[in-house]
Amino acid sequence: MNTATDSPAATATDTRVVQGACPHDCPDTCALRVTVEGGRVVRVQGDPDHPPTHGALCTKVSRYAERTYHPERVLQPLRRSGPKGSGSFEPVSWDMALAEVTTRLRDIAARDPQAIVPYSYAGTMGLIQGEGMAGRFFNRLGATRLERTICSTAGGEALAVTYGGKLGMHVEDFAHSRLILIWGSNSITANLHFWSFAQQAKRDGARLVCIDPRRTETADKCHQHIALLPGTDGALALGMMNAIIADDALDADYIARHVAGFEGLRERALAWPVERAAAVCGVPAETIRALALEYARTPGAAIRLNYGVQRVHGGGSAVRLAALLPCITGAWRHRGGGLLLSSSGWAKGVRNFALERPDLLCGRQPRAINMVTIGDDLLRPASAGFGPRIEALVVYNSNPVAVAPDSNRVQQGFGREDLFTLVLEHFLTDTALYADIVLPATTQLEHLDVHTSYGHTYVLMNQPAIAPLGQAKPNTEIFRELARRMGFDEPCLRDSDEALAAQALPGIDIERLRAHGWLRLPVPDRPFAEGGYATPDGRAQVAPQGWGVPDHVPPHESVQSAPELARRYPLAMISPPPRNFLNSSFVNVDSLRAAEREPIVEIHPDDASQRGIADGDRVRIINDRGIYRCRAVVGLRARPGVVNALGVWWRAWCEGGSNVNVLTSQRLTDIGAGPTFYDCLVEVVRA
Ligand SMILES: Nc1nc2c(c(=O)[nH]1)N[C@H]1C(S)=C(S)[C@@H](COP(=O)(O)OP(=O)(O)OC[C@H]3O[C@@H](n4cnc5c(=O)[nH]c(N)nc54)[C@H](O)[C@@H]3O)O[C@H]1N2
Ligand SMILES: Nc1nc2c(c(=O)[nH]1)N[C@H]1C(S)=C(S)[C@@H](COP(=O)(O)OP(=O)(O)OC[C@H]3O[C@@H](n4cnc5c(=O)[nH]c(N)nc54)[C@H](O)[C@@H]3O)O[C@H]1N2
Ligand SMILES: [Mo]
Repeated sequence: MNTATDSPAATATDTRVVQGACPHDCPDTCALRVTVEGGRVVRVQGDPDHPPTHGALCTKVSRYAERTYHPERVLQPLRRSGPKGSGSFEPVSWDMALAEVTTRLRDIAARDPQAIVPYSYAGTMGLIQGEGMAGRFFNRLGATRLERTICSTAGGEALAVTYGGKLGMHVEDFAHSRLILIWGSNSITANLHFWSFAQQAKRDGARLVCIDPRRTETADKCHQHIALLPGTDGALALGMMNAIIADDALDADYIARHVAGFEGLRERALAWPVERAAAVCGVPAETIRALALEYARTPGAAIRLNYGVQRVHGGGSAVRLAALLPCITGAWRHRGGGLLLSSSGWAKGVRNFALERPDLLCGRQPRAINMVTIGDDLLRPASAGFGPRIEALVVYNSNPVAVAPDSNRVQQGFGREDLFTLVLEHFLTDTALYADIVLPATTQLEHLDVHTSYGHTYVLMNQPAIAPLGQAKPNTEIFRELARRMGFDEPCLRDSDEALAAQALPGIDIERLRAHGWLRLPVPDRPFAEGGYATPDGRAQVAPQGWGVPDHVPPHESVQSAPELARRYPLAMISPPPRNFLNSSFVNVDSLRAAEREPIVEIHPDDASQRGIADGDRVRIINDRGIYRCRAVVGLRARPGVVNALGVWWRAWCEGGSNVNVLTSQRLTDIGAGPTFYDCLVEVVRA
């Protein structure tokens, strides 16, 4: 926290507390209380009254002022003055920067607007500073549409076909669970406010089971840890179903009334005796059987499924199977029973999904590009199947050079001298270093926004606490200004942020939201206790129309599914987030980077000794896509055969200027065309 303004000079009369919302890509979407003294933010705290936040923030966001007042914030427009990627920039006026952008985009759009590609994700989850005005601008332009798949589409689509939407338990209800399977989630790192409810349940006698290849800090605090191989969750769910059927622990009444297609699922599960599942998952058969029966027989059994399970080839099918477990055991009947992967679908009734105004396309249907394959797509020539070569990229709310897979390809693409790249950013990230023009964007402390959440059932408003620093402008303002200069005169391209806020949440009394800061959505208690899924027939779907019965889909890259490749690269690598970073955000905040120290890979003692690697050795992690250098941590956080390379570090902070994504591949998931970050074979060698 910046303490410079905690001086006696700031008088009590200057002090204000502003109601905010955390903008980050995290299920918790905390309500904030921001203390401003003498025009400067001195504290960012959790709102004690907002039930999920409960007055507590994670270490990252409690440092939000340090990030906002960071000496390296980009606070004026910059123009490239050296080769691409060199990081040489000269400051220019807003007028010059926008004039140059307008000239370049106009010129390209005159040939084909689809040669312009927006690239954005969830740097902010806000509905206004996210795609609010940006979406309108690109729709009006007729630019390529971006498939925003980099995180959750495999699981999201799987949930949607099974339940009819991204619907799940109230996070508060986990306090009443008797058994919680924390499945593919390092909750203490990635979902802290769920963890408080799980702790409450634990104090009341609930058992907590962590299902994760890595022994995480969350696994340390659960009663049991099941360290399966990455990408084998579908097999685990099927083995569990097999045991549940064999032991007649099904809820036949719930199935008869609320599950469509159960016979197909029974047949599938019968092909998966626990011994078969055990061999695929790399865990003892008895562990699977015991887990299954405890799960089926405990009233109030909950699953906190998270996106960690779906970053592999079979991620979508695994989520479909896991989502069916509480339906065949009737877990949904009980308070504290059911499943939560995402709860964002509960906002459907209040949120305007056409905020981005697809009507501005006026019937045009620009091509779509998957953000996961930006590496290949930037290097693709024009062709009949692909359309025009990408000539311009407009990046905001994302850091693709660091976060997208197969990043040597991504870097090569961004390095094209004939590509025009505009980046809206707070910092000179790995991506901004490749920009032709960088425009300074405001942070959450400096702009207005409204938020829904994917981990709780409230909507929130974020009031600006301070004026924009330096010459920074909100994303919305930048796109309004670009629209004006491009000569787009539709009135909706001039809407203010206040107007956008009201349009974003037509189902919400915006004045009440403004006055209160957050409001609870009207979500039913025990939502599926009596069925009522959002599917056409109201039942949970095993095999919805056009889909088969789900089965385990093996990883693209594993010892079992790709033995040839595994001879050269025998270790499976996962790269989940560390506690002090949020994707690639916060890597440049000194106190947080100091806490993470340096890029590391965790490796099991057996795998390390076979390779002559000792704890603390410098190592190279290699495969055909790249080389990542970091330090080995030898210990039991890694299971045999799997290494954990934590975090998406900025290339700028890593030896040799690479990060973990030089190793990951652009191959996609079975459902939802998502990324397969945790489906990646490597070898580790001593440096
Ligand atoms: N501190 C912090 N919090 C975050 C983030 C962050 O970067 N840092 N990121 C945010 C974002 S964008 C998201 S999407 C969520 C992500 O949060 P989660 O959905 O929880 O996903 P991950 O953190 O990717 O993975 C969670 C766990 O899954 C495990 N895992 C990896 N592969 C497998 C597998 O095949 N099967 C199983 N069962 N487990 C596996 C990993 O070891 C990890 O412990 O968290 C958000 N919160
Ligand atoms: N190997 C590996 N790779 C991964 C993952 C993994 O687990 N392993 N996780 C994946 C996941 S789950 C996700 S969601 C993606 C995330 O990828 P991204 O969405 O790209 O997330 P960040 O890396 O946090 O980058 C967000 C950027 O947006 C900027 N930003 C924030 N707010 C604003 C704003 O208001 N305006 C503007 N203009 N910019 C803003 C921040 O400064 C930051 O640089 O990464 C994925 N990549
Ligand atoms: Mo994510």
